Amino acid sequence: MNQIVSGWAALSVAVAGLSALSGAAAADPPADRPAPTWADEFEAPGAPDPANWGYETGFVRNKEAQFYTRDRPENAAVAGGHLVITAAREPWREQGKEAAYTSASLVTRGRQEFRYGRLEVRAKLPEGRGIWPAIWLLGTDKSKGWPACGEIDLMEYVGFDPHSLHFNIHTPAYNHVKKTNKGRKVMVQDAAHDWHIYALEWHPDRLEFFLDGAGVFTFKNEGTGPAAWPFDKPHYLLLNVAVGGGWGGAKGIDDTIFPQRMLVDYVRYWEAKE
Ligand SMILES: [Ca+2]
Repeated sequence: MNQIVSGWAALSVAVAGLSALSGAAAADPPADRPAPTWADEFEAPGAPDPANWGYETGFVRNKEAQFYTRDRPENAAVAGGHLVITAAREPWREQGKEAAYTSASLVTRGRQEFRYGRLEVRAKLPEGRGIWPAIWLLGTDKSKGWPACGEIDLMEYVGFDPHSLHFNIHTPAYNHVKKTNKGRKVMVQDAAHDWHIYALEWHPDRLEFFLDGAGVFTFKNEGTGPAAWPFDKPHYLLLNVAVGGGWGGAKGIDDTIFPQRMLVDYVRYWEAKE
């Protein structure tokens, strides 16, 4: 399916139409669907599986306000069949640094790489002004820095703009610093209230983004080389909930919203040898 959806009304119809199917199908893929190449269903309560997930720690990027902690259930745990990433308002002091918020950023770096195929994440987002959850990929080769490594934003959400979901890519030719980034903002009334399925179909000649089965954005390989298309290299997955920062904090942080949680039901990946 690769339907073009434009505007709130069209998407609401598309999503409503699919939700009747996805309620049961989300957790149970059709029998004729092959088993994923790699998946984490988050079924075992406790710490996230260290075979699948590592952590970014400290202040990492974008002048965000949260301190990312490691191996701390208050910020990252598996419970009720979900990965739960919690952003909390609490004083934190570590590595000689101080923060007013803690959260977690889980990464598959060094554990699982992605290149070509289908990646699917079912998640329920946190909400409120100042929150900035993301489901995204970065190229594993950081030797030339960002954005040469490539960035694929399967989902970004900023709490001050509560009815929008953002799908973007960043490359040396197309990135937000140069204001040339390519992407799509989709209006969804229930963006943070309901479960949604975010999927990426990754081919050598295009990236296709899907929201609850509806195509929302396609980025094509222009064939001009790595400045426009660094997406022939492996990437790793990041799941994080940021607080504040250049975008998430553009309208300040509402301290009454905490704690806020992103729930991830599963991550499934069907690798394609293309
Ligand atoms: Ca699950």
